[in-house]
Amino acid sequence: MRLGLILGDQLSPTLATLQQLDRKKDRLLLAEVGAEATYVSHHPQKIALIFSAMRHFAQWLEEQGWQLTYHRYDPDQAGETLLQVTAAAVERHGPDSVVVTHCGEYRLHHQIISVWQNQLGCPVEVLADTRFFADLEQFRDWAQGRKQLRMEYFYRELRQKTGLLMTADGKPVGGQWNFDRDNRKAYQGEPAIPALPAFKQDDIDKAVLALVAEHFGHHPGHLESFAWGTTRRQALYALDHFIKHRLPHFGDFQDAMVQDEHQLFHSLLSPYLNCGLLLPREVCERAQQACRDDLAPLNAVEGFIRQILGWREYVRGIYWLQMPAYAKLNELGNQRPLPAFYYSGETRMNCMAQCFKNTFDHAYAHHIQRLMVTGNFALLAGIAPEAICQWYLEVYADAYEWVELPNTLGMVMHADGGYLGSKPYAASGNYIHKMSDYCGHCHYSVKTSTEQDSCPFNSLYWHFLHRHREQFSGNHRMNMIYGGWRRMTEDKQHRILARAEDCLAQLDEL
Ligand code: FAD
Ligand code: DLZ
Ligand code: SF4
Repeated sequence: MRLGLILGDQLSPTLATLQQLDRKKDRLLLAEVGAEATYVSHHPQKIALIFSAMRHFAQWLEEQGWQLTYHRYDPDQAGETLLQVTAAAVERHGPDSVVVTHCGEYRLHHQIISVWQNQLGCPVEVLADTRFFADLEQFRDWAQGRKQLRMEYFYRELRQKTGLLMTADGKPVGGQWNFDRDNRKAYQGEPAIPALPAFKQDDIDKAVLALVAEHFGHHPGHLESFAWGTTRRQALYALDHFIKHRLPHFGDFQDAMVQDEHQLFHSLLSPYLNCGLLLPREVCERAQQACRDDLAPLNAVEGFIRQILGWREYVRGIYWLQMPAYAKLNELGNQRPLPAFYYSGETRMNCMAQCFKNTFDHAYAHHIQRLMVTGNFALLAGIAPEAICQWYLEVYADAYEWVELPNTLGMVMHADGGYLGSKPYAASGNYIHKMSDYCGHCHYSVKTSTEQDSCPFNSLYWHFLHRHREQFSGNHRMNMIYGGWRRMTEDKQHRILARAEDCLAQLDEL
């Protein structure tokens, strides 16, 4: 008899563990444990989503005829680990081996492969995670010998491998790989933003929400507005709803930000994809079908598929190729602590306050809010990568280190020296003003840089470029930007840097 451990982000009917084991002979184990719920202070909505989805998935597995041990969170054993619960199950059932699909985070994977076998006293078999388009070897082969990696080229390779959005003779549908030039519009109020699907909470959801409120209510974020689906059926409904109502405008407004609106035309599918309730292939195939059926334009569908087939696979490849050294990189030498408003949400910078509100209310912010507002600020202000990486891992329902870390440390903080992306996504308030209506509701003026009420992003942007001029002025993609700085009078440069120094000296007051 083998014991299959299924982790909280492995809730997929096609999981390798389930394919490998035999429901007539083998046994499964799912365990809610304090150690996984607290290794960082996850948003309570993330814990509730995972615990409830685990309980529903266990129920489904039993209906399918699996023998199963389900270990519920025990508040009297708040520090309990997966190893301890697995050891108790091994003791009780005496399996010949423990089987687990390759887990998503280096932290746990390393423990499993280094100490579990000894501690459990039986072999531990780790299966490849087959839910991704590319296996880790494919990425390793592709990356080998390249000094700098570029998502676009890996994406094209995967388009060819999967046939997604490809013609029969091997060309990209529509004659182009990428339609980003048609995307990135600001939102002017039309079309109306569709409401998200609402899910009725069952007894399992209610019990989990009460448990999480009692034991994890002090973690950053609000639980009351929990609105995630917790079963595969609900996740599939969320997918249908997105394809029908929001995908057609996904491309146009992918980078837009709007006061008091969090979802716009985004899918909000990442929490389901990352815990296994949805599979990337089925999501991309549904989007492709919508394009074939003329329900969504190619620019929207290509843009959407690129996020999953391109970015999601690319960052996973980088993570497993570079860990554990990657997590320690800090090429810009940033040391500043995270300002308190990243947890309180209280700041006069309206764009930041809006993104924090979405984050705490919904355990969600869309990509541009993460990248160009809260991330951009951390980059400009020189926040220590470790502190900002921990924040992103804590506050989003979709956060797992394999996807969070490359996005934060690489894409946002440029702490890997440009391995993941060729130039930092630094931007002044002007970008935020162009892509949102936030500045019209702000205490600060986005039009100025040097006054007491000037947008902090404006002066911090130049301060960032100035203090890292040695690293970046040789980067041909940044020539124009440095040209703009050089054309300013010395007096103007001086006043901008002085305003930035003021901001940096009192970050918590901004
Ligand atoms: P949509 O905009 O609808 O995009 C569709 C899907 O594409 C997403 O569901 C997601 O699976 C995938 N995707 C989009 N962009 C990326 C990306 N850059 N990397 C990987 N997948 C992507 N995504 C996570 O899933 N988990 C994280 O912990 C996470 N942390 C991030 C931290 C920072 C600092 C930044 C800048 C981005 C992070 N992202 C993360 C990527 C992206 O912001 C989210 O995937 C996206 O906002 C999820 O919302 P959505 O489902 O509505 O996405
Ligand atoms: C994120 C999470 C949480 C909050 N709780 C659990 C849990 O109690 N049991 C479990 O098996 N998994 C949980 N997870 C997901 C794990 O942290 C995740 O499987 C690893 O980080 C590997 O990706
Ligand atoms: Fe943000 Fe600056 Fe605009 Fe205020 S003025 S919303 S701080 S970009």
